[in-house]
Amino acid sequence: MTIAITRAVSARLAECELSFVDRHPLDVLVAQQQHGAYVDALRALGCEVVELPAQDAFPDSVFVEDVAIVLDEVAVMTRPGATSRREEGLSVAPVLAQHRELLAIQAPGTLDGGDVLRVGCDIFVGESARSNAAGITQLRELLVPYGYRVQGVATRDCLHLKSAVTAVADDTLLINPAWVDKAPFAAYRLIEIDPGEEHAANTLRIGQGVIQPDCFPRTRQRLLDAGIAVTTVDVSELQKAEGAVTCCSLVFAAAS
Ligand code: CIR
Repeated sequence: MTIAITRAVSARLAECELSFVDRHPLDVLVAQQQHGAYVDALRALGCEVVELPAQDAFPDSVFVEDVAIVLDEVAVMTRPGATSRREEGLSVAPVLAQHRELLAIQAPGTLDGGDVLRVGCDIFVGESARSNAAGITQLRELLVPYGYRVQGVATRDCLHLKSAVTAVADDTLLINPAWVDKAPFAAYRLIEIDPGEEHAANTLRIGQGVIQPDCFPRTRQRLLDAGIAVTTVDVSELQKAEGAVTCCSLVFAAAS
Protein backbone atom coordinates (compact mmCIF):
# COMPACT_ATOMS: atom_id res chain seq x y z
CA MET A 1 0.00 0.00 0.00
CA THR A 2 1.21 3.53 -0.77
CA ILE A 3 0.92 6.13 1.99
CA ALA A 4 0.89 9.88 1.32
CA ILE A 5 1.31 12.31 4.19
CA THR A 6 -0.10 15.76 3.45
CA ARG A 7 -0.76 18.86 5.50
CA ALA A 8 -3.62 21.31 5.03
CA VAL A 9 -2.76 24.80 3.76
CA SER A 10 -1.80 27.40 6.36
CA ALA A 11 -4.09 30.43 6.57
CA ARG A 12 -0.85 32.45 6.28
CA LEU A 13 0.33 30.87 3.02
CA ALA A 14 0.57 34.34 1.46
CA GLU A 15 3.50 35.04 3.83
CA CYS A 16 5.49 32.15 2.33
CA GLU A 17 9.17 32.18 1.44
CA LEU A 18 9.85 33.11 -2.17
CA SER A 19 13.21 32.83 -3.91
CA PHE A 20 12.90 32.58 -7.69
CA VAL A 21 9.33 33.73 -8.33
CA ASP A 22 7.83 37.17 -7.75
CA ARG A 23 5.19 37.69 -5.09
CA HIS A 24 1.65 37.93 -6.52
CA PRO A 25 -1.65 38.19 -4.65
CA LEU A 26 -2.56 34.70 -3.47
CA ASP A 27 -6.04 33.47 -2.58
CA VAL A 28 -5.69 31.10 0.38
CA LEU A 29 -9.23 29.77 0.00
CA VAL A 30 -8.53 28.79 -3.59
CA ALA A 31 -5.21 27.27 -2.53
CA GLN A 32 -7.08 25.21 0.07
CA GLN A 33 -9.58 24.02 -2.55
CA GLN A 34 -6.78 23.13 -4.97
CA HIS A 35 -4.97 21.27 -2.22
CA GLY A 36 -8.17 19.33 -1.54
CA ALA A 37 -8.33 18.31 -5.20
CA TYR A 38 -4.66 17.27 -5.04
CA VAL A 39 -5.45 15.04 -2.05
CA ASP A 40 -8.41 13.61 -3.99
CA ALA A 41 -6.05 12.83 -6.90
CA LEU A 42 -3.69 10.99 -4.55
CA ARG A 43 -6.62 8.93 -3.26
CA ALA A 44 -7.91 8.23 -6.77
CA LEU A 45 -4.47 6.86 -7.64
CA GLY A 46 -4.66 4.46 -4.71
CA CYS A 47 -2.80 6.27 -1.94
CA GLU A 48 -3.90 6.08 1.66
CA VAL A 49 -3.68 9.75 2.57
CA VAL A 50 -2.73 10.82 6.09
CA GLU A 51 -3.92 14.42 6.31
CA LEU A 52 -2.24 16.48 9.01
CA PRO A 53 -4.07 19.57 10.31
CA ALA A 54 -2.96 22.99 9.13
CA GLN A 55 -0.25 24.76 11.09
CA ASP A 56 -1.19 28.38 10.60
CA ALA A 57 1.96 29.63 12.35
CA PHE A 58 4.09 28.20 9.53
CA PRO A 59 3.13 29.71 6.15
CA ASP A 60 5.02 27.08 4.11
CA SER A 61 4.01 24.05 6.15
CA VAL A 62 1.78 22.61 3.39
CA PHE A 63 5.04 21.75 1.62
CA VAL A 64 5.70 18.65 3.75
CA GLU A 65 8.14 17.18 1.25
CA ASP A 66 10.86 19.48 2.50
CA VAL A 67 10.94 18.22 6.09
CA ALA A 68 11.75 14.56 5.53
CA ILE A 69 13.13 11.98 3.11
CA VAL A 70 11.38 8.62 3.30
CA LEU A 71 13.13 5.55 1.92
CA ASP A 72 12.12 1.91 2.13
CA GLU A 73 14.46 1.25 5.05
CA VAL A 74 14.54 4.49 7.01
CA ALA A 75 13.40 8.13 7.08
CA VAL A 76 15.61 11.17 7.51
CA MET A 77 14.24 14.32 9.13
CA THR A 78 15.83 17.23 7.31
CA ARG A 79 16.94 20.62 8.60
CA PRO A 80 15.31 23.01 6.11
CA GLY A 81 17.48 25.77 4.71
CA ALA A 82 14.94 28.53 5.43
CA THR A 83 14.98 29.35 9.15
CA SER A 84 11.23 30.09 9.04
CA ARG A 85 10.70 26.42 8.16
CA ARG A 86 12.95 24.74 10.76
CA GLU A 87 10.14 23.67 13.11
CA GLU A 88 7.71 22.34 10.51
CA GLY A 89 9.08 18.83 10.87
CA LEU A 90 8.43 18.57 14.61
CA SER A 91 4.84 17.46 14.10
CA VAL A 92 5.64 15.26 11.09
CA ALA A 93 8.29 13.19 12.87
CA PRO A 94 5.90 11.34 15.22
CA VAL A 95 3.71 10.38 12.26
CA LEU A 96 6.66 9.10 10.26
CA ALA A 97 7.99 7.27 13.30
CA GLN A 98 4.94 4.99 13.05
CA HIS A 99 6.31 3.78 9.71
CA ARG A 100 10.11 4.10 9.72
CA GLU A 101 13.14 4.38 11.97
CA LEU A 102 14.04 8.08 12.00
CA LEU A 103 17.46 9.61 11.39
CA ALA A 104 18.14 13.35 11.29
CA ILE A 105 20.28 16.03 9.67
CA GLN A 106 22.03 18.12 12.33
CA ALA A 107 23.34 21.72 12.39
CA PRO A 108 25.24 23.14 10.59
CA GLY A 109 23.81 20.94 7.88
CA THR A 110 20.79 22.14 5.93
CA LEU A 111 18.75 20.05 3.55
CA ASP A 112 15.33 20.46 1.90
CA GLY A 113 13.51 17.32 0.78
CA GLY A 114 12.75 19.11 -2.48
CA ASP A 115 16.44 18.83 -3.28
CA VAL A 116 16.50 15.05 -2.91
CA LEU A 117 15.76 12.90 -5.95
CA ARG A 118 15.89 9.13 -5.42
CA VAL A 119 16.02 6.86 -8.43
CA GLY A 120 16.63 3.28 -7.35
CA CYS A 121 19.80 3.28 -5.26
CA ASP A 122 20.93 6.65 -6.63
CA ILE A 123 20.17 9.70 -4.55
CA PHE A 124 20.87 13.03 -6.24
CA VAL A 125 20.90 16.11 -3.99
CA GLY A 126 20.64 19.66 -5.24
CA GLU A 127 23.47 21.94 -4.18
CA SER A 128 20.99 24.78 -3.79
CA ALA A 129 20.51 27.82 -1.59
CA ARG A 130 18.58 25.50 0.78
CA SER A 131 20.83 22.41 0.94
CA ASN A 132 24.44 22.96 1.94
CA ALA A 133 27.58 20.82 1.68
CA ALA A 134 27.36 19.75 5.33
CA GLY A 135 23.78 18.56 4.84
CA ILE A 136 24.69 16.58 1.75
CA THR A 137 27.72 15.02 3.48
CA GLN A 138 25.57 14.03 6.46
CA LEU A 139 22.94 12.50 4.19
CA ARG A 140 25.66 10.47 2.46
CA GLU A 141 27.03 9.22 5.79
CA LEU A 142 23.53 8.28 6.95
CA LEU A 143 22.50 6.45 3.77
CA VAL A 144 25.64 4.74 2.44
CA PRO A 145 25.18 1.97 5.04
CA TYR A 146 21.81 1.21 3.38
CA GLY A 147 23.44 0.81 -0.04
CA TYR A 148 22.55 4.23 -1.49
CA ARG A 149 24.89 6.36 -3.60
CA VAL A 150 24.51 10.04 -2.68
CA GLN A 151 25.69 12.61 -5.20
CA GLY A 152 25.51 16.42 -5.08
CA VAL A 153 24.24 18.13 -8.23
CA ALA A 154 24.50 21.85 -8.97
CA THR A 155 21.25 23.64 -9.77
CA ARG A 156 20.72 27.12 -11.22
CA ASP A 157 17.83 29.60 -11.41
CA CYS A 158 15.43 27.37 -9.45
CA LEU A 159 14.56 26.60 -5.83
CA HIS A 160 15.23 22.87 -5.64
CA LEU A 161 16.70 20.01 -7.65
CA LYS A 162 13.20 18.58 -8.12
CA SER A 163 12.12 21.90 -9.68
CA ALA A 164 14.49 20.86 -12.47
CA VAL A 165 14.29 17.07 -12.67
CA THR A 166 12.00 14.29 -11.41
CA ALA A 167 11.61 10.58 -12.09
CA VAL A 168 8.64 9.62 -14.27
CA ALA A 169 9.50 5.89 -14.52
CA ASP A 170 12.16 3.57 -13.08
CA ASP A 171 14.60 4.44 -15.86
CA THR A 172 13.25 7.79 -17.07
CA LEU A 173 13.62 11.35 -15.83
CA LEU A 174 11.81 14.52 -16.90
CA ILE A 175 14.35 17.34 -16.98
CA ASN A 176 14.67 21.07 -17.58
CA PRO A 177 18.24 21.35 -18.92
CA ALA A 178 18.20 25.12 -18.37
CA TRP A 179 18.16 24.55 -14.59
CA VAL A 180 20.39 21.47 -14.18
CA ASP A 181 23.02 19.79 -16.34
CA LYS A 182 22.06 16.53 -17.99
CA ALA A 183 25.48 14.92 -17.42
CA PRO A 184 24.88 13.55 -13.88
CA PHE A 185 21.80 11.73 -15.19
CA ALA A 186 23.44 10.13 -18.24
CA ALA A 187 22.52 6.63 -17.04
CA TYR A 188 18.81 7.38 -17.47
CA ARG A 189 16.47 7.98 -20.36
CA LEU A 190 15.81 11.71 -20.34
CA ILE A 191 12.67 13.51 -21.50
CA GLU A 192 13.16 17.26 -21.79
CA ILE A 193 10.36 19.62 -20.84
CA ASP A 194 8.96 21.92 -23.49
CA PRO A 195 11.28 24.95 -23.25
CA GLY A 196 8.32 27.33 -22.99
CA GLU A 197 7.10 25.57 -19.81
CA GLU A 198 10.06 26.08 -17.51
CA HIS A 199 8.35 24.84 -14.31
CA ALA A 200 7.08 21.63 -15.93
CA ALA A 201 9.75 19.20 -14.68
CA ASN A 202 8.19 18.83 -11.22
CA THR A 203 5.99 15.75 -11.41
CA LEU A 204 4.95 13.37 -8.64
CA ARG A 205 5.29 9.71 -9.48
CA ILE A 206 2.53 7.48 -8.10
CA GLY A 207 2.69 3.87 -9.25
CA GLN A 208 3.20 3.72 -13.00
CA GLY A 209 2.03 7.29 -13.67
CA VAL A 210 2.62 10.85 -12.56
CA ILE A 211 0.68 13.82 -11.22
CA GLN A 212 1.53 17.06 -13.02
CA PRO A 213 0.16 20.61 -12.88
CA ASP A 214 -2.42 21.14 -15.62
CA CYS A 215 -0.70 24.23 -17.06
CA PHE A 216 2.01 22.39 -19.02
CA PRO A 217 0.16 20.81 -21.99
CA ARG A 218 3.16 20.54 -24.31
CA THR A 219 5.32 18.78 -21.73
CA ARG A 220 2.34 16.58 -20.81
CA GLN A 221 2.15 15.51 -24.46
CA ARG A 222 5.84 14.54 -24.37
CA LEU A 223 5.13 12.32 -21.37
CA LEU A 224 2.08 10.77 -23.02
CA ASP A 225 4.11 10.14 -26.19
CA ALA A 226 6.63 8.29 -24.00
CA GLY A 227 3.87 6.07 -22.59
CA ILE A 228 3.68 7.77 -19.19
CA ALA A 229 0.18 8.13 -17.70
CA VAL A 230 -0.48 11.68 -16.49
CA THR A 231 -3.05 12.92 -13.98
CA THR A 232 -3.37 16.69 -14.01
CA VAL A 233 -4.24 19.00 -11.11
CA ASP A 234 -4.72 22.76 -10.91
CA VAL A 235 -2.20 24.05 -8.34
CA SER A 236 -1.93 27.62 -9.60
CA GLU A 237 -2.24 29.23 -6.15
CA LEU A 238 0.34 26.85 -4.66
CA GLN A 239 2.65 27.68 -7.58
CA LYS A 240 2.46 31.34 -6.49
CA ALA A 241 4.05 30.09 -3.23
CA GLU A 242 6.82 28.44 -5.32
CA GLY A 243 5.35 25.01 -4.71
CA ALA A 244 4.05 22.40 -7.12
CA VAL A 245 3.19 18.72 -6.87
CA THR A 246 6.06 16.84 -5.23
CA CYS A 247 6.28 19.32 -2.38
CA CYS A 248 2.76 18.76 -1.02
CA SER A 249 3.22 15.15 0.06
CA LEU A 250 5.55 12.53 1.47
CA VAL A 251 4.81 9.37 -0.50
CA PHE A 252 6.14 5.96 0.51
CA ALA A 253 5.30 2.29 0.61
CA ALA A 254 3.76 1.03 3.82
CA ALA A 255 6.15 -1.21 5.69
CA SER A 256 5.14 -4.83 5.13
C1 CIR B 1 9.71 27.71 0.13
O1 CIR B 1 10.29 28.64 -0.43
O2 CIR B 1 10.28 27.01 0.95
C2 CIR B 1 8.26 27.49 -0.18
N1 CIR B 1 7.62 28.73 -0.47
C3 CIR B 1 8.11 26.54 -1.36
C4 CIR B 1 8.65 25.17 -1.07
C5 CIR B 1 8.38 24.22 -2.18
N2 CIR B 1 8.95 22.96 -1.86
C6 CIR B 1 9.25 22.05 -2.76
O3 CIR B 1 9.07 22.25 -3.93
N3 CIR B 1 9.78 20.93 -2.32
